[in-house]
Amino acid sequence: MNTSDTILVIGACGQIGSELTLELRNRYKNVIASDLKEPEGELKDSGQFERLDVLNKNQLAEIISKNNVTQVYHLAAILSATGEKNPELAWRVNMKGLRNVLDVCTESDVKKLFWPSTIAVFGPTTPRTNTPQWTVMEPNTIYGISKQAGERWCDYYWQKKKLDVRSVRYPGLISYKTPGGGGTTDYAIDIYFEAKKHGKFTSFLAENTRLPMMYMPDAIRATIELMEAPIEKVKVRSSYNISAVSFSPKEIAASIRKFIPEFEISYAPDFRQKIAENWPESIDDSVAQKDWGWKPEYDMDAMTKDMLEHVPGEVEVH
Ligand code: NAD
Ligand code: AKB
Repeated sequence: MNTSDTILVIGACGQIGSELTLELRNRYKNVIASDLKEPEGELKDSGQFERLDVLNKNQLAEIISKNNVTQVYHLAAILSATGEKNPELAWRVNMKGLRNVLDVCTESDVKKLFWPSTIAVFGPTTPRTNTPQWTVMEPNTIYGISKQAGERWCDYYWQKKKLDVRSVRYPGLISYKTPGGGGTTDYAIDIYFEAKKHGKFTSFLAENTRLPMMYMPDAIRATIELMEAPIEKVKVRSSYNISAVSFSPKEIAASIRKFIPEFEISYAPDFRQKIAENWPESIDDSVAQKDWGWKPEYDMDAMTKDMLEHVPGEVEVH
């Protein structure tokens, strides 16, 4: 790790960026946050911010060149549920945004790029349990299609232009610091807030719909561990499967009841149910484990305990 690297985080005000940027600032001297929207709180107070629309290639190139940026974390995207409501926007931000970043990185002094993919790259023809690193991929959301194409672009830039691109396929991420950004897995964030505030929750996914999930501290650690791994250990240049826990709304409710015994859940599946049904239930991350030593730390109850300690609300937690 070279702490004198200058890092640019694009999409720094989102669910992941708001935590990843702070962790990077603990480790590196120069970490620039950038986003369409203004930062708040600690993110705002802890370092440089540049307002950036990643669709504006000239603006991106100028920020990278004037600050001598050497590493980029490109997080800006439109997530699955929002993407289904506005496919045009999702395709433009997810695809053109990534192409701009890849091009500007190769035309400048950027040495390393992190870009996240997702379990949404898999689709209805993919094996749903223990989904392998390499398997059938026929995503049927615009988000999944854009991310699968993005994986191919990343691999292409590594092969043809030797850009050191690194990527993981995040599962649904659970956190309490910044709200979810419009994903199908966001119910698993909202459930904790509602449990603590009202002691009950209505899930937009059906009770037995199981999806792969991960607690944010594990996701941040995975990201930084992959980015700091020696280059020869990073053998997959599309994106690595990573995994932590898998659960359904019914199972997460049971975990919450260990701490709030009176917690009640009901179900009102909406358009996101169809999206979830076409994603894996669980992920095989043995390639990430073997290549760069990936290992999750949080199981479901450890995550539940920590979430309930941190989310606001009057309901008593035992
Ligand atoms: P988010 O929606 O919370 O944050 C995205 C940020 O990007 C927002 O702050 C938004 O303002 C910004 N943004 C949007 N359009 C922009 C543009 N044109 N220019 C600059 N900034 C723009 O998303 P997130 O959950 O933090 O996800 C970050 C990345 O991780 C995305 O690529 C997403 O696909 C991926 N991912 C997230 C999850 C998850 O569960 N959170 C799971 C899998 C993959
Ligand atoms: C979403 O639900 O869209 C994201 C993801 C799994 O990529 N959380």
